Amino acid sequence: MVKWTELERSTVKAIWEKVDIDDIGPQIWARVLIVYPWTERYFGSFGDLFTITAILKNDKVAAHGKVVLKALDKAVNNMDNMKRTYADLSQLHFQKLEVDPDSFRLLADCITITIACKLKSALSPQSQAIWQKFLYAVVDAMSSQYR
Ligand code: HNI
Repeated sequence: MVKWTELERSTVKAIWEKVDIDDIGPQIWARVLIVYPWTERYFGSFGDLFTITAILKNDKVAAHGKVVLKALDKAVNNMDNMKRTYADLSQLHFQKLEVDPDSFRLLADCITITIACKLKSALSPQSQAIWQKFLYAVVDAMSSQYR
């Protein structure tokens, strides 16, 4: 299990409190699809994802970004229990959605970059290090049911 210091816990919470899910969620998911275009293969039901403009205007992309970020809230509130918290979601992504677990890390990087663009000075090198430790624990938990 990942161990967290009080500074790490308070830093993760402080960053998360500044995140506006409705604003940043859609931007993060659009960034994933634009930067890593092969991830589009999981979203056949989302309609037109053929151009950057289409991705940025796609309501399903925006809605999905919000769903995923809302799920991240569970990790912030269960830092000592992430694997159990994400067991069902991990199972869903492995068995039903067949998502390549490498894409969890790609998503994590898009989350950090989008937050850095938005919050600027709130992400000092020290807080970025803590935030990335947090996200990689999420990636680990989301990968935990893959076998
Ligand atoms: Ni993910 C659905 C959470 C990463 C592809 N995903 C969900 C749902 C949640 C969720 C919550 C809704 C489940 C439900 O309806 O029961 N996804 C998360 C989290 C992460 C993540 C917490 C990582 C931190 N998902 C990814 C990645 C991909 C992905 C990296 C692919 C690139 N997810 C999907 C797909 C669906 C999905 C595909 C189904 C979408 C739909 O609406 O059909």
